[in-house]
Amino acid sequence: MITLALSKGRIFDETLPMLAAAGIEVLEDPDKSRKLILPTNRADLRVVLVRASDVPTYVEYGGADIGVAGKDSLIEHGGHGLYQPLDLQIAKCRVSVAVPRDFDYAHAVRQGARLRVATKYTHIAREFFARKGVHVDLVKLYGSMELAPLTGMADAIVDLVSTGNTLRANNLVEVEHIMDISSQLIVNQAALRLKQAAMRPLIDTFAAATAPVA
Ligand code: PRT
Ligand code: MG
Repeated sequence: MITLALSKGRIFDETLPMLAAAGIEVLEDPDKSRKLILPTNRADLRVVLVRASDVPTYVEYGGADIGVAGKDSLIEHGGHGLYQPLDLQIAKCRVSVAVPRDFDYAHAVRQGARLRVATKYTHIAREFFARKGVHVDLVKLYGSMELAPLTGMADAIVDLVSTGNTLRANNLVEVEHIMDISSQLIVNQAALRLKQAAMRPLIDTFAAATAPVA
């Protein structure tokens, strides 16, 4: 049995077609079922649903053999014990610094001001501002980062952006593009060795679904 860890939402939705291309179907709809373990049409493959930020942990500790995780989650996790064979080019977005429309970020940086930055991505943020030589106090949040500057709790946020609609709706503007994000296939290193015969074809399935169409 191979266990594949996915998170509900965009990662599940964008992984399904890659599995379907190899004739693999998940037999239950996570939006309709409350089950956390979903069978597939392959007797030797099941899907477990976990929080996006927990996918690397499940694969690291063998709760799942293989998983799909955003680079953001992987960087925050650290990536230890994980083999990362493939960039799946799905669930793309970027990590950015955003501030209220009326905050002069460039000026604050030039002045050497100490910035209070709210984020779920403390590793990415710490590394970015350290490289830039900007002093920051990081405030760790688990969601709705956009609210922090609007309530005066922070000067800036570091968050994921795709269309930019969420920032616009909250009067925030992007002032730094930190990095591009997509989802990676991640594999438990021991599972790869012990379950070679079943794991290799599954990894190849993802590789085939990722390969650019000529
Ligand atoms: O929700 P939970 O706390 O469990 O975790 P999560 O929010 O990380 O999970 P989920 O399912 O929302 O996202 C899973 C993965 O999808 C992330 O780890 C990213 O790698 C990737 N991804 C791609 C995104 C986005 N695009 C994205 N736009 N994850 C989140 N967003 C959010 C963003 O945080 C912001 O709140 O969408 C909002 C911005 O979207 P736009 O289109 O308005 O710019
Ligand atoms: Mg989310």
